[in-house]
Amino acid sequence: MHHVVKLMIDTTGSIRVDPIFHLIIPSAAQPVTHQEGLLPIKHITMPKVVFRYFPAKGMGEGSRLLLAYGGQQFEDVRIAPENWPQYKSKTVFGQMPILEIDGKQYAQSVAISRYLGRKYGVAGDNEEEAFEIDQNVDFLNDIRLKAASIYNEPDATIKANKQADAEKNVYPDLLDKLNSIIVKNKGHIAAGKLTWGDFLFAGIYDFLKVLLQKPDLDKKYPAFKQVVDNVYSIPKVKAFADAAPPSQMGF
Ligand SMILES: N[C@@H](CCC(=O)N[C@@H](CS)C(=O)NCC(=O)O)C(=O)O
Repeated sequence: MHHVVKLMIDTTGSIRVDPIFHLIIPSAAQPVTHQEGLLPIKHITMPKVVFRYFPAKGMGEGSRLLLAYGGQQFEDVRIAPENWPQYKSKTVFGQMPILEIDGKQYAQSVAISRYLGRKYGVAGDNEEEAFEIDQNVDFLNDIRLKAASIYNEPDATIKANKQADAEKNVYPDLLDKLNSIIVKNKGHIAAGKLTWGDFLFAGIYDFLKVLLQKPDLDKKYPAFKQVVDNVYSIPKVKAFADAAPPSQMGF
């Protein structure tokens, strides 16, 4: 009789529960022990990993890049807007992105990125670093939400006035702060090194420029582009991005 468990062997040789790996143990009677570095494993079955988002980078690209970085094979499903209503009611919050692992849904772009970051060892080395990533990603989201509130203003005159006001009184302070954070962290979002925050930023950067209505953001803040380039130049990430279909939404 086969006993199917979800386990992985970590770098120290310990067995840990992990939804990414399924190990099929030949017999329930055989104990799962770690003997001389060998496990009684006959077959390893891979879980089914699906990532669903619109055919854009938007709020989904960061997680796609993290999956690629983690070497995780996944189905990269890009749902055309006209097909979205059929799927919407099946999602946790009626929104995408949605990561699905063996049928279980994982929602919320930041939570997904943090989860994948922990899985792939880019979530900070201690509580302090983990906090710093969360803090700076939350700040990035404050900027995104402020920009979205102006970008989505339906009245063109009000929108133009709000944009002019933000350009003068809001964006310089927020963007200067973000820039100092990145410069201080040597081209990263937090902790002075590569973390899931960098992937999230790299993925959302084009979308952020659209929302801010600042296509030339890199000119004033070259450090922003440095974060993006650092992530996209990681070989596994580059291979994924080079093979991925172009965004159909321009960001
Ligand atoms: N807080 C959510 C927001 C997700 C979100 O706004 N998703 C948008 C696309 S970027 C969406 O699914 N829109 C379609 C809809 O709401 O029907 C997250 O970060 O994942």
